[in-house]
Amino acid sequence: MPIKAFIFDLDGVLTDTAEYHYRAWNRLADEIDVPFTREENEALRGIPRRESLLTLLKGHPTTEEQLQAWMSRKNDYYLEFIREISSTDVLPGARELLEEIRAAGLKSALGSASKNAPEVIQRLGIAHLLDSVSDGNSVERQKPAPDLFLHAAGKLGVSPRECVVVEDAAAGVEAALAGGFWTLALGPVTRFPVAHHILPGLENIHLQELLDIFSITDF
Ligand code: B16
Ligand code: MG
Repeated sequence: MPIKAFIFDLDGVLTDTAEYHYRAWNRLADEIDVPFTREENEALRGIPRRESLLTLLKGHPTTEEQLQAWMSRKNDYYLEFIREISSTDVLPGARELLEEIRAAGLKSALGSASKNAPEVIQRLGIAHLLDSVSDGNSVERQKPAPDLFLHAAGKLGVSPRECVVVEDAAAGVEAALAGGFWTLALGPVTRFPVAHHILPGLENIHLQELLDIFSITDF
């Protein structure tokens, strides 16, 4: 089946907001006196806000009301940090690839766990290059469930086998595989137990190269 579309994760694929998530979680962790390291933040890659907070709390007893308040406080800090984002924060190669996909008549979608994704793509100046946006508000079950990517494929009107999901998180690759998508994982090979193809990032990666890779890769 020919590839008709690409679904891009946001954080870690099109831009690197992991640092801002880290700073926001770290500020909250300091305030509530819970130890939190950069290493622990790595494990939160692609993980939704609520699960991230529960991981950060490491079983620390709390109430639902308190969880909601802390999530909201972390998000306020995050929103403060992402005000600094501009078009120069698009990761190398990402804008060029989106433009090549558009020029070739293929489709691109966003598939991000972040509820702040629409604001981030506006600030990056790439919203017009995406044919649809699926984010943390689009589905109930988040990654590693396949729902978000299936939502994106549905909006584009393509089947999973016609789509490549581009992800930087193991949970995201797992979600894409569960949905029957082709997977392009970005990052160190040690991060991904399984994926169809792994690259360090999108810098100098062109559409034709990706189409060639997925035309000869066995599902
Ligand atoms: P928010 P992605 C994910 O985005 C981030 O990697 C993860 O660190 C974050 O907790 C999650 O979005 C939720 O973000 O708090 O903004 O709703 O990698 O799926 O684009
Ligand atoms: Mg990500």
